[in-house]
Amino acid sequence: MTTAPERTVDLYPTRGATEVATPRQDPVVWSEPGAPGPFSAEELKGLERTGFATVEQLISPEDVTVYLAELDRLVNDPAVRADERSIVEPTSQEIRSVFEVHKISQVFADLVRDPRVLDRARQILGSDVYVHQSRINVKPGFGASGFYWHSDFETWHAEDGLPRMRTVSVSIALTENYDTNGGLMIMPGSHLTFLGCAGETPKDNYKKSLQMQEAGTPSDEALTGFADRHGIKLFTGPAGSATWFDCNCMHGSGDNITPYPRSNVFIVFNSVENTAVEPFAAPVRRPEFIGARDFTPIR
Ligand code: 6CS
Ligand code: FE
Repeated sequence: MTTAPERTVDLYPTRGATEVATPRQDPVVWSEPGAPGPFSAEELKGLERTGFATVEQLISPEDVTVYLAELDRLVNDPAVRADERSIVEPTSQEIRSVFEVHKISQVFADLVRDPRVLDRARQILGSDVYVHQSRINVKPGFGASGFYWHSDFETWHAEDGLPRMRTVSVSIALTENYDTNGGLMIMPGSHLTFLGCAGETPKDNYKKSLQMQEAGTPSDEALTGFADRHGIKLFTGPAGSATWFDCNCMHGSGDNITPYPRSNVFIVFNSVENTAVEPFAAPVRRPEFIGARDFTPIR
């Protein structure tokens, strides 16, 4: 007799008929207090409270030139541009994002294994980790569009099947992130509330959502409540600076109409104790270049 696949309990229902806010049911920092790693106890406390931790110079100016040259090489490679991993800006048709850079570029493959990065991810998630998603967001000047307010976990739960909030992103600036060229904005503390969004996930949603997200975006009322309660912090910093942020932070970024690109590399680490199951609120899985299904720990 074949047994039905074990159905994972859905702690974070979303994309139903109505929008509903519920308290987070997971820790933010999963390692034991005092666990070894590059973050101090103070920094981890700050991450637990606000949902983010900044590192002034995670990579050196010399490193930045290497990564920026690699970004330029990828963006100017016709084969990369033609690849489904590349998402273009809706208006200018310039490259907006390239996904799975840790698989198509040795330079970025090395970055995800760099102890300055990997040891921090392991310290936050308290386990071995694998890359759920990596991408470069180019955000060129003269009109690159931003990313509307959302929780990454809401999408990664609904569409990629991540069961728990045991996932962390690091955004590393490869160009100066000014207060004018479309920097990352986070609502501090918003990660402690899960906002289940209203509205079903359309089939092949990713083909649109990576340019302009609709399914999984909060209502104006919910966003107003979050912003009134938590405020909004804009992250600026020189190339090489980094922002670690919890998967459930309410975040977004504005358009970039300045001449100065805001190019960042994003790596999403997931715990090997939280591997993807079936999507919780989508008809089909997204492609593996967006939501990995290779759970081999990064060593
Ligand atoms: O859907 C996703 O996985 C992507 N979308 C956004 C707006 N942020 C996270 C991720 O890159
Ligand atoms: Fe996001």
